[in-house]
Amino acid sequence: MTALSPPPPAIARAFRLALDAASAWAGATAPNPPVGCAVLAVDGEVLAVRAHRGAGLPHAETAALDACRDRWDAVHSLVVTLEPCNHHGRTPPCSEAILASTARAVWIGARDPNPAVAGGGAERLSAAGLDVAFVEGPLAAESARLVAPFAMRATRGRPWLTLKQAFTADGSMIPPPGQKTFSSEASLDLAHALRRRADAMITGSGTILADAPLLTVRRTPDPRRTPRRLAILDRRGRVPSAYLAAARECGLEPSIHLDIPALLADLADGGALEALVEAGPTLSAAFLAAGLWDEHVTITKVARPGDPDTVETVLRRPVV
Ligand code: AOF
Ligand code: ZN
Repeated sequence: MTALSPPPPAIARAFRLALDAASAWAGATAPNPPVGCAVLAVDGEVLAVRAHRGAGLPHAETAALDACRDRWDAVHSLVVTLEPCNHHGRTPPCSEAILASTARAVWIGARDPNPAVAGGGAERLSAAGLDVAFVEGPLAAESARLVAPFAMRATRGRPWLTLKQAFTADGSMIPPPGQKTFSSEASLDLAHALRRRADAMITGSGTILADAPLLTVRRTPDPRRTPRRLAILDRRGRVPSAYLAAARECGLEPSIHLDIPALLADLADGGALEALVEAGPTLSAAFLAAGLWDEHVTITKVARPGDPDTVETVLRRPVV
């Protein structure tokens, strides 16, 4: 980077803002990935932070630059969680928007796994004389995690699978009689945040017959503009039509499937980037045994009443 650049702590702070902005829209952007961008002045002042809010809407870089129109000459650097695009898709290339600004430097969190984009944006910008750097370490890992569901769908033809399981202190997934859940308020908040960032919910007929869960996002703001899919594995046609009607009433789009591969292919075809498996012990075990999971979140009640649940998140393989 040139001597005249925002200082490294300012870049790290801007990355935090860009990552948080992108995360706030995860679950709303499919089939596009969530992306965040911050624009900085040369002294590190943050001029604007924006996220991509959905397919067909402006990309993060274009939106962030647009928000700087009244400080146009102060624009010096961009921090963006995903490599800027260099192609005409539903929107014009971000590389052109950056080149039309006074920006001199671009820090990038992750390469774009889209073959139509990969490498093109970074190369175009550096060929035009801008300083372009890919960050490393935790910021790169967080950026890669944001785009991992998009990459999973593009390369494997299935959504990223987050498998959530809640256990009682004695290792059971079944709530005590008369209770629908046994998790703490904080764990329920987490469960709804996991739903919010997913494009689809996956469950089994057994779970629906046992306690007809709503599987909607309720405890956190949900910016999604289209119905979230609810894919149900139901080999024997046991799910009552009244449940499906109630799910539709709640803004979900339910579908019935006979096997897991067909279910996953159908979700990916429909544009789903990430799916949350919220199922009972048998179906959860089937996903785990088949290696069909990318992130495993376990919430375990501890024996001492009042103590916080233990939450563990395991990634199946590193994202960078
Ligand atoms: C960016 N910034 O904020 C996003 C990017 O059809 P389009 O024009 O929306 O292009 C979609 C592709 O652009 C998408 O597949 C992905 O490769 C990239 N997404 N790129 O520079 C953004 N959302
Ligand atoms: Zn773009």
